[in-house]
Amino acid sequence: MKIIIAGAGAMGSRFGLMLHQAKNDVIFIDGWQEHIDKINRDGLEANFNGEKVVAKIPTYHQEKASEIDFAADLIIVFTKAMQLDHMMDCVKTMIGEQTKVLCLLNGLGHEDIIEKYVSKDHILLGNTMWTAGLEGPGKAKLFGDGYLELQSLDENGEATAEKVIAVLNEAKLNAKYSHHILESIYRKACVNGTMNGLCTLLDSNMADFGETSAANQIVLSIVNEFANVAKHEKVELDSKQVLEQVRSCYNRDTIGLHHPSMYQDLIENHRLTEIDYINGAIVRKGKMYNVPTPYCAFLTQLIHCKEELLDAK
Ligand code: NAD
Ligand code: AOT
Repeated sequence: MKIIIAGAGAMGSRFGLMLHQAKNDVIFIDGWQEHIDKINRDGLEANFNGEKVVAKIPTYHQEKASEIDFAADLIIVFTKAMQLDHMMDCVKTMIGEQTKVLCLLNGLGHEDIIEKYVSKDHILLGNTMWTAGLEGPGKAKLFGDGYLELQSLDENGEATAEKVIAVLNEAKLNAKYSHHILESIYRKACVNGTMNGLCTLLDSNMADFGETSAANQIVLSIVNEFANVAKHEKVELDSKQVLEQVRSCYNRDTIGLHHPSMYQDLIENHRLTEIDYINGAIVRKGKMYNVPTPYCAFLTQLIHCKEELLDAK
């Protein structure tokens, strides 16, 4: 399959590399010049579960996307949420009749942005539990296992989506079709809406946060705000199940000792965060549906304060 990874950061590198290893024709489109130059010069280098892997994947600057001759069957967008609109604008001329656009970003409401550029029958919306990191330009750190779920936004789109799922599974990405993708997206947003902002502000890993005396009450209050908003979008979140998913992040033997990606972005690298697309999205939706969201509002404001204090870009 001819595949464009639009946004070749940590996650884009993982998906691009695994799809390239499975003999698909993969190209990267990205906006970070140093990263692009390094990959084109030396290949994408990855620490892939402890093994050094180098892959030659052609990489182009997003501002030159309209000049690329590549009839993609699939575009996987993997920008940060606040970069998605501009990336879609850059790649819109590469979307042909046959092209599907798959979005696996964390956060809520990305379909509204993608639908500005392409109709529902081209869009696959999903959610992933894979993880990835970047150690520097052209250098990815890819550990562990994961899976992903996706759904076509077109009610007759399941059969075509299955073709994409087959390609993802040949690359061992563990994909499956979901008939309730919004529910999965909300569940993952609850994990990010608690762990990411709280660990970032408290300067803690997930396990240490989970052992604080107020952790349960704070997490429950935030999850309830997500659940109350979700109801207005016909999504019934099972709070108990969601709390279990959040608490599984406290496990020191699995991911508990890690800092969430928001911590890495803001505290370690002074980069802007996705807070407006996670807790901030709940605040906006809460206003629309008349649902109070004080915890999400406070968390969003505090993260923005921290972004300003650190002069995040
Ligand atoms: P990322 O920050 O690694 O990459 C996103 C974009 O930012 C890419 O275009 C990349 O080139 C650019 N970028 C990265 N570091 C940069 C730097 N130092 N200077 C300039 N540009 C830089 O993002 P990601 O972690 O791949 O996440 C993509 C999406 O997937 C997000 O919505 C994220 O929440 C979600 N997600 C991430 C993970 C994870 O483990 N990383 C897991 C699940 C979902
Ligand atoms: C995560 N972490 O999504 C991934 O740090 O942004 C993040 C993130 C998979 C399972 C649990 C947490």
